[in-house]
Amino acid sequence: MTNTTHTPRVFSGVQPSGAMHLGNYLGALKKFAVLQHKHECLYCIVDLHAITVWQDPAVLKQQTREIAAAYLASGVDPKKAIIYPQSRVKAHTELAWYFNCVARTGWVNRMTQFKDKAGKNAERASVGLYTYPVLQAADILAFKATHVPVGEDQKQHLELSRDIAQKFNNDFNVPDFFPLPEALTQGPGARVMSLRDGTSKMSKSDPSDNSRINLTDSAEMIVKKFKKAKTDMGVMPGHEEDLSQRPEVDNLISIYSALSEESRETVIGRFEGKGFGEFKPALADLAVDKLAPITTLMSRYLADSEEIDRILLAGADKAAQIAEPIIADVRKTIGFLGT
Ligand code: AQP
Repeated sequence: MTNTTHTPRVFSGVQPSGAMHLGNYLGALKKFAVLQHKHECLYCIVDLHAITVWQDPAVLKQQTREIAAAYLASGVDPKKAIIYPQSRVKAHTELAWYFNCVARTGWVNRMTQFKDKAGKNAERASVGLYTYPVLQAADILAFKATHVPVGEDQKQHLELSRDIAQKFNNDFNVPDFFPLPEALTQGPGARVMSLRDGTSKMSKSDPSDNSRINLTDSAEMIVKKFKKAKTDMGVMPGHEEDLSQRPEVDNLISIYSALSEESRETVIGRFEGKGFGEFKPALADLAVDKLAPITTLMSRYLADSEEIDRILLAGADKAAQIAEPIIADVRKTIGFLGT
């Protein structure tokens, strides 16, 4: 981590919008447990983001608990890191409004994730989906977080958070009030692609369940999905350069490398010239090996939903205590009566 004038603080979040998948795990979760040993960390379950698209009220609560269980099963320790649901801490929405007034519409118009998610029907998308990256800036800056472990898909949103922080500091002449948060996206798992299409990212909302490995998939299911994963007529490559036109194979090598924590070069060297009939089962075995303990732990945590709720509500109290003085300073800086 690079030095800033602010004490390092880590913030990240995952939406309770469906089953967690391998991309969420490698892009974000896997880093969470590591970072908690080095820095103060807040890991939020961003339910306010989830409702930017329709969520069935009957399942939202359960999905929130599932994300919490995934955090815990991936090694996040609530004694070390704060885990909580976003909707329980009012600072997120309050600061989001102030930031709505700081951010420029031109900046938000450039966000590619909105274009991807809204598709051709942008006029019918919720206003929340449009201003989602502004809320994300508020999530991070309500805690003056300096570092944000995320997948590469979130890089553009992090840039926007920096722009908003900088403009607030300039507009109100409070240099360094907000840090300019940095995305932590390093590593081969930063951009896990769909198993059906190597050019689009693995995503919870992809209608094809075969496109992703869910953290709740059984070993048999994982083996089946990798067996079905799209590849091509060739064999495993011998060099990085051979992968430029082979996005699906490139993706499977990245997944192997991220799971085994070996370099891509090592993985390519080991499988050079082998057929997919050999590589895919090796990859599936590795994935089962790494994910099965997480899946087992997740169901153990989920069996005691009262304990999960207790951890989340206690986490929300701690998060609110950190954010409240920061928001009080923001109100004063803006010039509201009574501050
Ligand atoms: N395919 C991915 N590869 C690497 N990292 C990924 N992340 C998501 N997909 C990949 C990272 O996971 C964290 C949580 O993401 P999220 O659930 O908050 O939202 P998302 O990025 O919109 O994830 P999905 O799966 O695509 O959800 P839907 O389909 O609901 O929109 C983030 O750090 C993200 O970068």
